[in-house]
Amino acid sequence: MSEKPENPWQKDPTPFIEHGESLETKPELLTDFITPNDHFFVCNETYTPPIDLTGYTLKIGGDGVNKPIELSYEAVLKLPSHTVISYLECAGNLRQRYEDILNGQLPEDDEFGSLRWGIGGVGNAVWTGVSVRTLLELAGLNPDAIVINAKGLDADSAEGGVSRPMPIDKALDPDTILAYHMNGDKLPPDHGYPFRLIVPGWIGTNSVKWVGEIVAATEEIYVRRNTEHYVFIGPEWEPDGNVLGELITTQNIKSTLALAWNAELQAGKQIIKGNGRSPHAPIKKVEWSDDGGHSWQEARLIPPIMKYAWTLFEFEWNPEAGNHTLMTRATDEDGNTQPMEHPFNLEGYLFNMVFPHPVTVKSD
Ligand SMILES: Nc1nc2c(c(=O)[nH]1)N[C@H]1C(S)=C(S)[C@@H](COP(=O)(O)O)O[C@H]1N2
Ligand SMILES: [Mo]
Repeated sequence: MSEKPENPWQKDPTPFIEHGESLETKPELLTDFITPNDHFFVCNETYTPPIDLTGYTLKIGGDGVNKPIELSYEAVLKLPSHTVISYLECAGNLRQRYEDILNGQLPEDDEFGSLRWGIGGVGNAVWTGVSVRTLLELAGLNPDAIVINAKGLDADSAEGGVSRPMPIDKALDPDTILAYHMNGDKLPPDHGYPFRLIVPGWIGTNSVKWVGEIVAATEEIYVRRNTEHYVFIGPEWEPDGNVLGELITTQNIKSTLALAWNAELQAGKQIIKGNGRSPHAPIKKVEWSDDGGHSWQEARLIPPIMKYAWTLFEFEWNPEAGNHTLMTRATDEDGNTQPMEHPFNLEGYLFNMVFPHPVTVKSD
């Protein structure tokens, strides 16, 4: 269906920090509630396949459905649509911040764990598509189905298409969609054209791009992304059957500043912006500190404040010239808050502890 392109992504890389096959958004650009498509980060295992619709059909099959079906692109667009506003974040986002603190403990040559995201492996978008539930019901979902697996058409990945299974409960949540629009536009190639999963609240890897097939099954499905990768591996976690540690499903609560790492600012009063995000519940507050966490003040939250989307915050800061650090700490309506430490895991996933963001302030 596709030939290997020259570049791993198709978009203009100017707004990004390049990491091999993937693109991290420059954090100073993440000031808006909705991240524009051309500023949205890209996490690719291999490269963005140039897919055209000639010969394309979406297949729904497996022993978890009673009447396997194939649908054209147009047929999927005619089904009842469902829209979610959700942030999407790589489980490895902030890995470089984690490594800063661990100081040399994360492997440099791990196939997945070596991608050193700063703070911009995240974005927030409006996604429209069809609830996966609608598709499974059309194919006669078997009540014994326990898992689904969507397969990507990135044929050169190690398994001939990236996939990451998901338990049937999450697949049947109406907010789990097969998306075809991103912020009102046709899904861009780098973000999964023609169809991708969006699994709100779950780590980015479940939001499989370039979906060619959805399989429902009555027995567990094991692939690399639910056995050796996207798993907490380390002294705190026991291997469990095929899984090398504890499977990671949902994201965790975080907050980051819309500032470059080592940003240069002018002395004097100014507004500092950022966002807080939690997969569990709407954000309740974001606090900030410029004295290493001795004292905290509350930032202003900027509506909308809703589950699955990130929440923008801002605060006024009046620094003097010199080197400073800013810390932020988000808390959600369920009482989850960012911890002050993060237990070691080999591939450096889900780093969410409060950390210092360095800035240099110049005098006028
Ligand atoms: N088919 C396919 N789907 C994929 C990936 C991939 O490499 N191939 N990367 C996953 C990972 S690890 C993440 S974090 C998200 C990133 O989505 P984005 O590139 O649209 O930001 O896509 C997921 N879906
Ligand atoms: Mo990712």
